[in-house]
Amino acid sequence: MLTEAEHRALRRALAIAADPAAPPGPNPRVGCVLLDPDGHMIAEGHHRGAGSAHAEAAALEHAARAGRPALGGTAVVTLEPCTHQGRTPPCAQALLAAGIARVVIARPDPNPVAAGGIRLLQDAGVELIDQVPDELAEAAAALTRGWEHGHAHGRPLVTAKTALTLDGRAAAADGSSRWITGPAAREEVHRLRTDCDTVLIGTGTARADHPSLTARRSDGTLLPRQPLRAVMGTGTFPPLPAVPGAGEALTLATHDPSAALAELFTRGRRHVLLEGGPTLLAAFLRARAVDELIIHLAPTLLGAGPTGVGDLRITTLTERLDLDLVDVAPLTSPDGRTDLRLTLHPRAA
Ligand code: AOF
Ligand code: ZN
Repeated sequence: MLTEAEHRALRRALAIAADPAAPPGPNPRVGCVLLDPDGHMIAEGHHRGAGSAHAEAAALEHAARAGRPALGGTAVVTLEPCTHQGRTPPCAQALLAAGIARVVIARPDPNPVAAGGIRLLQDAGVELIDQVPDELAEAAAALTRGWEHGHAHGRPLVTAKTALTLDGRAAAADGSSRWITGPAAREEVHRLRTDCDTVLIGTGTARADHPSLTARRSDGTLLPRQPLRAVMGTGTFPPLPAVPGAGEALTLATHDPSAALAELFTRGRRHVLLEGGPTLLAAFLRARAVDELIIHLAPTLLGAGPTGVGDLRITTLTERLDLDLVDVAPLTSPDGRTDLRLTLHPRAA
């Protein structure tokens, strides 16, 4: 059971771990808060990208600098402390050396190289809490989602997003597609862009839409965390608009989803938002390279025009691609207009 002070400390650790200023990369987002034996906060720290101090090390250093020893205290961490000498020294050992008596961990470490902190701390006689309330465990899982997917699958997590009419169209017969959905749905796209570390489109969409691919607030200003702006394909397209503060632009000269994702993974990217058109979406679905599909369904009909998903090369009903509906939510705009957000996961073959 978490004490009230630990509960608060874990919330704080989760909040600082999500620091938008921490650069994206191959390392997880981690936060740590140190409490004295009475539950008062001593210091906090979070990880700021590959090569920089781990959250625990940062917190211990802040405590030492403030002259507030952690002896007999509690470390509250969003991820299991590491046990390996990597780019930085092991954290479980550092917590032991500092005399930490109790450790609260929201999420186990799936990285075989670094894992083992829970066992090591337990064996050393530290009181260990590795079960936290669901809501906090889920927030910890959300922080490391792309990173964990990378460990399990060796490629970035792919969330594909598309906006459709009730009759499954992504554009009208003349090609016009702005805007099918209302302001609330569009605002959510920007939240998705800032949550992911990469936005990926095809050259066709780059030619047709001239998108800026930035993550913006509804007033047009940039959010603090901007995704890499990647365009894949071999066709020509005008350069993405040069917006001050926007993410780096990258061209991936391939039509192969696996090759594009491999390149992004090598560049330290762990969560891709696929915002391409029907052809690119179909290519990723065919390659089984979509992990999550988000459909913004507008209560409107077009009757003609391109469908939202291109050819999946399915010729008969038994070959269909089934998805599991995991969430349905209304997206209501200030003017009262409501679209539906469907979140789907492709069913394992
Ligand atoms: C982090 N930050 O705050 C914690 C991590 O690349 P290295 O050598 O720094 O090691 C990274 C691994 O350490 C990472 O994959 C994860 O398993 C573990 N914990 N990593 O980058 C942190 N606590
Ligand atoms: Zn560590």
